[in-house]
Amino acid sequence: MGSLLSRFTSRADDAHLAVVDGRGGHAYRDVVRGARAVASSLAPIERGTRVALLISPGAAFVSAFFGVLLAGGVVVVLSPLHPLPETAYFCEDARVAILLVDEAHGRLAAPLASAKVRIAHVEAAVATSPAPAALPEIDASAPALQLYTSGTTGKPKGAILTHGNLGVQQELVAEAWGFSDADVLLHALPLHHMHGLAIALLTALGAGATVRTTTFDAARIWDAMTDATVFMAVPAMYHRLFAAFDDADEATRARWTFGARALRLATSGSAALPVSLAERWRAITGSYPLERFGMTEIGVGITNSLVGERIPGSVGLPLPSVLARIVGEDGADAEVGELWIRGPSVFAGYHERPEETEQAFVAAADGGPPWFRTGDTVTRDAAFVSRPFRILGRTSVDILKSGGYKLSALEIEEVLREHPAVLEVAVVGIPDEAWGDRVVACVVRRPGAVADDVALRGFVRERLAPYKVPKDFVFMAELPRNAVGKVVKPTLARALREGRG
Ligand code: MCA
Ligand code: AMP
Repeated sequence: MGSLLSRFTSRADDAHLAVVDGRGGHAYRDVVRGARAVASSLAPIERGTRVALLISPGAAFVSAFFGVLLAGGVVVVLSPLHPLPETAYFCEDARVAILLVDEAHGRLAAPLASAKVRIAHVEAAVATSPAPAALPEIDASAPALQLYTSGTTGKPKGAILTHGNLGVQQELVAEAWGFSDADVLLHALPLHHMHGLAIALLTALGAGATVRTTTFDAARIWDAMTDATVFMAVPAMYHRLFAAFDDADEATRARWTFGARALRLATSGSAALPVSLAERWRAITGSYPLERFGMTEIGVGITNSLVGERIPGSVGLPLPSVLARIVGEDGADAEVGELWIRGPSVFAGYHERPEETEQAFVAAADGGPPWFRTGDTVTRDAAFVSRPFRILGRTSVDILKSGGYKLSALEIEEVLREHPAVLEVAVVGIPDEAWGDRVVACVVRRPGAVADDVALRGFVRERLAPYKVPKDFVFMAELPRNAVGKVVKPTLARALREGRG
């Protein structure tokens, strides 16, 4: 099993299109050359140096990503969606030494320059002449990527994926979903998360396919399907696509239907796909979306089959070489319980967080690699011979999924608690058709404090990405607590759902 990097660089003479972005088409040979140029411009860097990317989706991003790996660095992907304090936290936590930016993000990145962080420009790097260099020895266990993911402990933590993880993940997913160089992936997912970065972009590139990058706009996506073979999305995107479809005139709908029917594959992941959305897609295109289960820490773990029956509400079966167990509270195998995963795509641990890494893994009785605890409650559907997995929800009420983004209720609460008007706060998720979880902040104000939802929303927005800002603020006299004084979030969420908040 070769590394993803060697698969990519093996296309140094390939004239096939790797990326189509806002600037046009870019052949593999050009993006590989760009990657070599980026690597030369960064060199020499110490193995494992964290290099952050703040670059729009497109060919420059791809060259930067592989260029950092070629130079022996570890990629940390940042997003312009994050306000400065959050981006500064990621850079500080990861100990980023170099921040590679494109023209569009130069100004945004400027305040992050410091004695510790050097800013470099990807356009200049790509334009340099790459030094003739052999592919470095890549140790499969060496870190390649550090992605930030929200947890149950407040601030996001950096999940470290190795070269081995990325290589095996790419091969498994490409094989399972039948990727080839004849594919054109329509790509509108953000790149600072596993779905957009590895499951979508890297899977396609590792298979020699073409990736068309675009920002998510429902009408534009429908139109672009005509020129694609594969589309990957989160459920919130399907929701938006159908809203646009319903608003469109008959001729437009007919055109969009024609384009969507030409796709060979449409996938959904990152959050539960409501059966109503899946059925809607089937009604328009004739085929059921392929739903799969994934995580930053494992990539895709469980998937419906490309050719077999896709079972509504199920995520299918583990990929080859991925082992899955359902474990009850007593630690024994159970019908319903927490999903544990083991396999070569499971990440190496959280950056500089030994305790959280230890808590995430459980030693295997057979002495093999440890099991990773996903924090998802699952079961297997006995109504089908294959007994596909069903995701029932999260084991923690503090982990929410909004539009496919994992959010930590505790992180949002911590920020709100810094506001002088806030005495107590509890953040909960309410089921919502558009977002999955609709994030609601329940706030008890200090006596005499008058800050309203506009003030609190603005306060959070300055500190966290806009998708983490609660959709609603509910002001309460007190929060429901149990006998030991702990806020009972399920009670709170139920009251809000029933309109008693
Ligand atoms: C945007 N907003 C959101 C979200 N996205 N609020 C809550 N949750 C969200 N996900 C806010 C905006 O800040 C804005 O707020 C308002 O909603 C409308 O924004 P709009 O421009 O219409 O939204 P958008 O920019 O079009 O984004 C919608 C989106 C986006 C395209 C669905 O959320 C998205 O790209 N989601 C994908 C997330 C993802 O890739 N997750 C993968 C994690 P205001 O009006 O106040 O400014 S990886 C993973 O889960 C594993 C590995 C797996 O299995 O895949
Ligand atoms: P993240 O940490 O952003 O990678 O999100 C991973 C989480 O997304 C998983 O632990 C699940 O809770 C959720 N998830 C991913 N795919 C699905 C799916 N198909 N159905 C339900 N939840 C999903």
